[in-house]
Parts: sequence; C-alpha cells; structure tokens
Amino acid sequence: MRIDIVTVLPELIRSPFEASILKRAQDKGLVEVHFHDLREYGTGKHKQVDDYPFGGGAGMVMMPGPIFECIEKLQSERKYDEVIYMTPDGQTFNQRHANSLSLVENIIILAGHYKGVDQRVRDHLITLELSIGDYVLSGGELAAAVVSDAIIRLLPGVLNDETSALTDSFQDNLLAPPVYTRPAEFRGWEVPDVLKSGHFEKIEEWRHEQAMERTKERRPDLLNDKK
Ligand code: 6GU
Repeated sequence: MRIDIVTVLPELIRSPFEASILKRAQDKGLVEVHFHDLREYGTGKHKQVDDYPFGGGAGMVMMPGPIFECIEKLQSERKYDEVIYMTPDGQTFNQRHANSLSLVENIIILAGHYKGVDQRVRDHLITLELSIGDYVLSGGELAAAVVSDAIIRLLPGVLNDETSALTDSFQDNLLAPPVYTRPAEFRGWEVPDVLKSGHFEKIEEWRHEQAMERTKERRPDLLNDKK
C-alpha cells in the first residue's frame, strides 16, 4: 500500500511515522508513506497557498491551484483508490472505514488548514471526507496521522501477532475485555481465577461476557449499530 499525505505542514506529521509499528511497517516494505509540501506548489515569490475568502469573513482559505497541481501530478504517476480530505465536517472516521481503506492500493490524504480548502477542491478532486471526531483541531495533519495509523496496523504482516487486530475493541462492535499479566496477585488484588485455569473455552466465554458487559456499560450505542 502507498499513502501520499499532502499538507502545508509536513513537519507536523512526520514523527508518528518514524517510530514503533508505523516505522517497522515501512521498513518491512508493507507500506510507503510520502509527504508532499503544498508550499512547493504555491504561487508567486512567496509560494502563496492561501488567500482571503470571497464574501469576507475571518480566516484564510486554501487556494485550489496548488492543491490541484500537487494531486494531479500524483494522479499522473499512479491510480488512486481514494482522495481523502481531512475536515471536521466529514464523515466520522471509524473502524469500518479503517478496515475498508486497509484493502486498497493507493490513497492520497489532504490535510486541511486555515478555514479549509476552496469548495471546488472538494467538489472536483476529493472522493471521501473524514473527520476524527466532534472537536476542532488546528489542522488536519494530526487527523491524517490518526487515520493512517488505524489503516496501516491492519495491513497483513504489520502486527507481530497476526490475530491481535481481530481482538481489538470495535472489530466486532464490542469493546475489548479486561487483560491481566503477572503477578497473579498485586497488592492483594487477584487476577480472575478463570484466566489462570488453562480452560480455553471457559476463558473465551468469560472474555465474551466481559466484552458484552463493558460495551453495555460504556458504549450501549455500539450494540444496536448494525455493521
Ligand atoms: Cl479531520 N480536522 C480538523 N481541523 N479538526 C478536526 C478533524 C479534522 N477531525 C476532528 N477535528
């Protein structure tokens, strides 16, 4: 898979890809992540990428020219499955989006900044608009990193234990059950007996019950959210 991230602030988004699982995924050749600095496509001596909004109002708007140039250059080099725009008014990103995006070959992620991008970019270039929740960030970069992480960890071979993504919270619309490690007793608090029983079926049954209970308690909305 290949992810191309288009942004006016590449320095804001590089570091999450330079450590741990995301780094290892790239080192193993399972994903390529490329960053494109929109300013390189800016106009004039100052490499301008934004301008005042028509009709007035606060804040600047990202101009269509540099964005079209950058993204059309990429599209002339390979076919992209989605051109995603990160914006607080997009669809709320969830595990379903992550699962389906992990199956495609190439995506572009455009990180919005200032008051957003000229509507013509959204109308004629973007195929999917995503938000990461109902709060406002100063730009789409951190959101692009969040979406990329959620996708990349699902690619075959990225996680050490191949089954571990399958037991994530949300993967079956249930929150994950509690987990314990050694010591079996800590400050008088005991690990549940069933987990030490070695009885695989009973353990699985207990985990499912716990997952159900946790979900009912914390996220009842997930239980009637049909997938
Ligand atoms: Cl994608 N962008 C910004 N600026 N804020 C957000 C967001 C995106 N998702 C949630 N808040």
